[in-house]
Amino acid sequence: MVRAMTDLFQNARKPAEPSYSAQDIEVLEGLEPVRRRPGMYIGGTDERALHHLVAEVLDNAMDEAVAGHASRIDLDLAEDGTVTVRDNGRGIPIDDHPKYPGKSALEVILTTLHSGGKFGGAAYSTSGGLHGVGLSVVNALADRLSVEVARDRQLWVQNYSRGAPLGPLAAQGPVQNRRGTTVRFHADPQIFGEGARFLPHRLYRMARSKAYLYRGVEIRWSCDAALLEPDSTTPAAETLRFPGGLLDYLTAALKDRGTVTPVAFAGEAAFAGEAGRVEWAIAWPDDDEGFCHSYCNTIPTPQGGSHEAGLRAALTRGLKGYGELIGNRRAGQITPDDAVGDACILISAFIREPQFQGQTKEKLASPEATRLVEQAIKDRFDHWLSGDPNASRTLLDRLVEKAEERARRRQAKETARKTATRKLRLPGKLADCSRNAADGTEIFLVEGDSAGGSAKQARNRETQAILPLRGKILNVASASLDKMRANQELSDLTLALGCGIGRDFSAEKLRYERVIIMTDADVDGAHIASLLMTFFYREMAGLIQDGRLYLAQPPLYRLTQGAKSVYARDDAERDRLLKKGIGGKGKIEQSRFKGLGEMPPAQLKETTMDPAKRTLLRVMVPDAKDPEAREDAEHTRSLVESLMGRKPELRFRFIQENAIFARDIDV
Ligand code: 28G
Repeated sequence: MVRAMTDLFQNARKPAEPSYSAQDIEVLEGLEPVRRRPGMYIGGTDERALHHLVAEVLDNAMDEAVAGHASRIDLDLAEDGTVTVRDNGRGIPIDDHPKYPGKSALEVILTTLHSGGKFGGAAYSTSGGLHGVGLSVVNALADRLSVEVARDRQLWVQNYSRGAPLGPLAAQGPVQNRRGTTVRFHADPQIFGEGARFLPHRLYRMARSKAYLYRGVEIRWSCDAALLEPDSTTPAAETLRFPGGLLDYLTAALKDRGTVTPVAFAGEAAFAGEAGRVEWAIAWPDDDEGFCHSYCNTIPTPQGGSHEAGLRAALTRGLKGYGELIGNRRAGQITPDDAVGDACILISAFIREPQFQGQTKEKLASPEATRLVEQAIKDRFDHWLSGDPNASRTLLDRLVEKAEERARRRQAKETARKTATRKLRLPGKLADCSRNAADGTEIFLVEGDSAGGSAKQARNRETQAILPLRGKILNVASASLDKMRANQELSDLTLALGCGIGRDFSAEKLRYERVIIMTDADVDGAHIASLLMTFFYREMAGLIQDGRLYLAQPPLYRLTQGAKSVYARDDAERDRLLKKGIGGKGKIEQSRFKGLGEMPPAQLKETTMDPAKRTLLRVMVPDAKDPEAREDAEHTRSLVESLMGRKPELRFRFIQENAIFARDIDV
């Protein structure tokens, strides 16, 4: 880059000034980052970025106008793509810059990066001390740029190319009745491509919106007629001046659409303590096609930010307050979305050193703007509402209606969403765990609602689900498939587990890591447990093979001696404990749980459900595919058949042969 500059200087008009060119190489190094990474400064090199160059120059002229020093701005687009912007302000200062002796302030402004640039650095300001920001970026990205300053009856000119001066600032002689700055530039095709063209329509709209945003300025737009399509709505020349400001803008934007209130809410208010001001124009259209265009210091903020937040707060609070005032109870539910969502809004804030934020710096971040805007607008809105009670009531009714409609839609959407999830297809009585993944979760199959209730209280909601099974569970060993499917308890169980049955069984779909049968420690409990095990054995054998089925071990007795309590699973364990003693003082109290439902949840948790303290029995069957276990597997199959199947004589024989066991459980 430095070499390229040296070449450039050999072509410069006054190559005989060595000190000048030496300094200039330094300057170019200063702008080199802009040419190297234009995206950092103008958000890309596309059409949008190209037009951003004009916005930067126009913003500087607008700053001079908003500061009260310029009343007129000209914007011209020539056939070769050269853009000229002129203001009648004070003219960029041309005296020596204090920090760079021998160099004009103008040249420093055009060749030095200020505050990091709009898209690169954190902060970016216009107006209030940082006048001229952005001109250097445009200069860096223009293959030709000239600045003219008319100041103190003198005209000064300096030409640049790709950020480098082609010569010193030169006096062009005296001028009469002229003051201000003119910047003329041509976008560098090396940066934007050979085919890059400014679109007249975009520049015209940009100029028009600036004119709306500052009523004190007149913008004269012109464009070479050859650039306009025959049917273009863009004029070749137009003087843009809108004494009505944003209200004119809103009226033009609404064209002939009807609005809810006859008069728009529009105005202008200064912030407390000379911190700036805000202008706004708002109407609620009949057709609900709202928009919100916000600006800060005439710079568009399409992503909103703090000034928009302040406006939303003012409107929402104003409408709710007015509703309260006139006794409209339904107004309480109005949200900011209801208040401003369908409104046509123009808001323009002027603040001293605005902070922009976001990917493309299109959002106002200055936090104080929220409060300032809200305070400035709120009183005026209250006043506007009470000024036309009929109109305000109509507006309020309309917004309340929309709020209710929105709430209904939200509700419907919510229901639709729930229906779409697996949750709603789950049985209603399942108390599911909150964890979605199966890993680390378990489902307790519990007999009856009262046991189910205790279990729900005793569980860990995140990982433990409870399915209370009431009514008779079918004996599946003797039931037909149809009958089994018709059984409510079994179909609930199948739904809850999610893994399907029979040929449809799929182990990966099991919704829990473990399935735990938790029945009372009595004969009925044992019966239900065996019915369930039979069901699993016949319909979800894979689940047992995978070692996922368990039996909980709830206690039958609690023995208390003074402050000490222990639990016993059965008579034998109780007797053993009574004999051995439990280490407390005084008489041992014995209580027998009639069912799990009777056990306080804390005890149920401690003895049976808490993974840290409980014991579970894993239900296992010998694997028929394992040759070593084939005989056992066959035995199991015939055992299940004899116990649970159709032939009562087999069951009878088993009970006879295993009488001890039968008596043991049949207390
Ligand atoms: C035509 C296209 C773009 C501008 C001005 C006027 C002044 C200025 C611009 O000053 C340096 C930094 C803070 C004072 C300010 C002139 C004060 C007195 C200006 C423009 C010096 C920048 N006299 N008009 N910059 N400030 N128009 N139009 O860029 O201390 S830029």
